Amino acid sequence: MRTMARKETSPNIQHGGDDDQSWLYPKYISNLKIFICPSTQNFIRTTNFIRRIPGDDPVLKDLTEFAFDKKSPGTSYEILGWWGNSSGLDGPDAQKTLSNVQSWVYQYPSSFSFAAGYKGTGASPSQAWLFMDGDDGEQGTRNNIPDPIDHHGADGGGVSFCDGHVEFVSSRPTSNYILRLYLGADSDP
Ligand SMILES: [Ca+2]
Ligand SMILES: [Ca+2]
Ligand SMILES: [Ca+2]
Repeated sequence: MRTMARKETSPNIQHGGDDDQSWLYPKYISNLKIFICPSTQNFIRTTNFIRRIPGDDPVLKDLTEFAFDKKSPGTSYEILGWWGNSSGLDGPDAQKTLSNVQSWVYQYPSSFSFAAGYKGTGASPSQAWLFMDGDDGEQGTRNNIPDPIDHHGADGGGVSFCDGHVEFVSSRPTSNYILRLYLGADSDP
């Protein structure tokens, strides 16, 4: 998935929990199928527009959030455009930029022993996550950790990285996915 044009320095989102992808369409991504994981039945309605801010141009509503489940309207992916995306109040809180993905030093004291040792070491664009399969812990399952209910079951999830490459990150074992997310976002799930 191509996610940032050369002149852009960061995803056009407002905070760590913002999953708005409407700014990508149609300027950077003209094919709406790109926003849909083939393992889902998600879809983008081309007739529903909203203005995110009064006075702004209308955008496709279904691109402004990711889908609630595998059958709902909305994109299939969420954005990890922030360092410390889901660490809560104690974590780092900075938008990822072309510059800081090359110099970021992990700050978050992970509660997982296998990730905690990375605090103080340096991140890289090839480790920093940008898009991932949408996962908000639907029906009491785990947020940002693959579960049977998620797009690819408990096997793992698709991730696009800040250097432009895409990988299926395995959650066999779960610790692998949690560590990769830590290195991708300076955050526990
Ligand atoms: Ca999110
Ligand atoms: Ca999530
Ligand atoms: Ca999950």
